[in-house]
Amino acid sequence: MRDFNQSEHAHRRFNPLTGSWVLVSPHRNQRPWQGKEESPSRPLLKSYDRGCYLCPRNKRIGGQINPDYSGPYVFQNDFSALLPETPEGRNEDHELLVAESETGICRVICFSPRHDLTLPEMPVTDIYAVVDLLASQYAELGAIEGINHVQIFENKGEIMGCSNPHPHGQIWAQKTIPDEPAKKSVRMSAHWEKTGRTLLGDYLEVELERESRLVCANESFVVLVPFWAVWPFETMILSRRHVRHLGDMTPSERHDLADIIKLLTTRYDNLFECSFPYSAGMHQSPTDGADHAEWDWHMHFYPPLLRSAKVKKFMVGYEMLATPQRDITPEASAARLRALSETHYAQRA
Ligand code: H2U
Repeated sequence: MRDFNQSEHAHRRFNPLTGSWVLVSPHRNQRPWQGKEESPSRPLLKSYDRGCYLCPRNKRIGGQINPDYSGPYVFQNDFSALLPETPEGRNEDHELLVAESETGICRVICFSPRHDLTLPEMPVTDIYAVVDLLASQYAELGAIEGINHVQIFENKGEIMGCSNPHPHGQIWAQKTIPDEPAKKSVRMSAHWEKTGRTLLGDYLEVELERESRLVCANESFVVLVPFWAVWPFETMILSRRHVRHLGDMTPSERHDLADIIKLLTTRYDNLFECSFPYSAGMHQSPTDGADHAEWDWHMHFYPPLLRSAKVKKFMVGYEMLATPQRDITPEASAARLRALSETHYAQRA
């Protein structure tokens, strides 16, 4: 029997942030593909689209008119999944049938008035304006009585269910702490109590030492493919300094965050020379009034593409019924992302 080698042999990896496992099968990399191919996504867009409900001066579906905005712009989601006025209540007519009312506020953020510019194509100063606005949104929404969690995210690309190519993200603020951050809170608190240090601070230290999963970095942030990544080219942005949320970052750190977002998303677009789809989002400390020294701000990117602009990974079968599984190792993905240019392919020509 040969020795176990994690770049060759099937194994499972533990995610200390959520307590879940991922199955890694590197030997399956040569699997032939005769399944569905997505169409490559780089739509040719105009800088202003008369029919777009997110462009400046245009009418939204509900009839409201967008102002002639010139930087990032936030508005109340016209089809909010959470509403502030929902009556309080809990139905538990059987212990297996529990329903609780939930309240919150949903907003949409247009990253720029330009219909045709995604984050990697925007200048860093304009991304900085987005980061600043997100910081003030987190502070404003988090300060509202009864808002204990603020989720910032972006769905990019049709295959991620994004409804409009105009670059935009969403903010959902609510009373309860949703499942993913709630799992992390438990594990971060346990690590803090045991060691007096933060879980992600300790994790970043190990990854900086090992180097094999690092993608790129600047003075304040590091991008890496997590040891326990599920999606083929999943990454995380971690802060070198302990910050619990965007409000803890200095102006220069927010500038560095804008810079690292541009560097990472440019590499993503360069990987298959397409407008790279993903769901991305920040996890920050809950806004429930506690100090949350155990929390580290961090940002996830979950892109669905696997081996080309046309082949997507499906989370089906075993993933739905058992546990997530991947073929390419996180180390191999990191090496591919690391080797890419930081100049956007559309600008190279
Ligand atoms: P996605 O493309 O990520 O689905 O986000 C678009 C959001 O914009 C979606 O939540 C909202 C939708 O409810 N929206 C408005 O608030 N007003 C509109 O006129 C169209 C879409």
